[in-house]
Amino acid sequence: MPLRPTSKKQFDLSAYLSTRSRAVDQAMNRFLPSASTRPATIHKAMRYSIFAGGKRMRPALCLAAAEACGGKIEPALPLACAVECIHTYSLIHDDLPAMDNDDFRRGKPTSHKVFGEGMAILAGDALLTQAFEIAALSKGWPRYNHQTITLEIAKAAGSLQLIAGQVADLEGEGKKVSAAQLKYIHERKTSALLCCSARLGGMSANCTAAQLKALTDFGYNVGLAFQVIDDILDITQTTEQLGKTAGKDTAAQKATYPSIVGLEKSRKIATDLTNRAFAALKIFKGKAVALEALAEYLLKRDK
Ligand code: GRG
Repeated sequence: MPLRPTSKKQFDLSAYLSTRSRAVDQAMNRFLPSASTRPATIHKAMRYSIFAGGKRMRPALCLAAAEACGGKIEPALPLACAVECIHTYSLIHDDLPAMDNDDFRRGKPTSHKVFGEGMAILAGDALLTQAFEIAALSKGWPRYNHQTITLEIAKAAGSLQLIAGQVADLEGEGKKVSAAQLKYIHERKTSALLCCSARLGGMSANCTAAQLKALTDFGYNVGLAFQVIDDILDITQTTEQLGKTAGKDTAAQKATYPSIVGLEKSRKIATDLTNRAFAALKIFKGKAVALEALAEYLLKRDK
């Protein structure tokens, strides 16, 4: 079992997530061109996936990190929306016939099923670009100017991180993948953007170098735990529960923690990673209560 953070008991995560998700949705609605803006099809497609009902975990981490550093959510909102745009683009492209070829995402037909493959590719491209436009609208902070913020997002989304993870994932299909190679994939495909979300939240609160280091350690470990749990859920949950096709990893002969070390060991790995994430938060002296609750939720989630 994970170490129970002292401040956890009084914290209502469900209320926290619903207010923060509402704020993110309202901001996103302002940032994205309206569905009737010409060319309407692309804006409908962008909005379809953004408002399809994702868990909003990356924005929540961004906002909670800002709050842990003594900041407010408003300055963090553009950055929270930017990471969600990048995340959503990666899901749209990941679902394409040329990639995972998935029909369902977030409990709904995937973008290419509704809008066609060409439009889905463009919706992903447009969301990736939109992320940088939104981030450029943030005000910049004394310790973190626009260049730093832009680099942070570009590096997490680029060919050394998110894309690198996807490349290694594609190239590993049907092959024997070692635990070290799997960790390489998870670090890049999943952990990089979750870590970037937490770091951006800290930056929006003009955090200190020590706080940024703590958020980096926290995000890295939570990100790895997130993907181990995702691999477990792929084999233990149904398509209805997940809102996306279950059992895809096995069908695609993808290496996962359960396939390499088994279910029980995978659960232990996820718990250990979450404990490391909790330990990273000590520097916040009880002010990172939302981050603690999020890390625990991500470990115990069932979808
Ligand atoms: C550039 C052609 C091209 C493709 C890029 C980078 C990429 C495609 C795909 C990698 C993205 C990916 C599928 C990462 C796995 C991370 C993961 C477990 C995502 C699911 O996240 P949740 O559960 O999703 O937070 P919701 O729907 O709740 O937001």
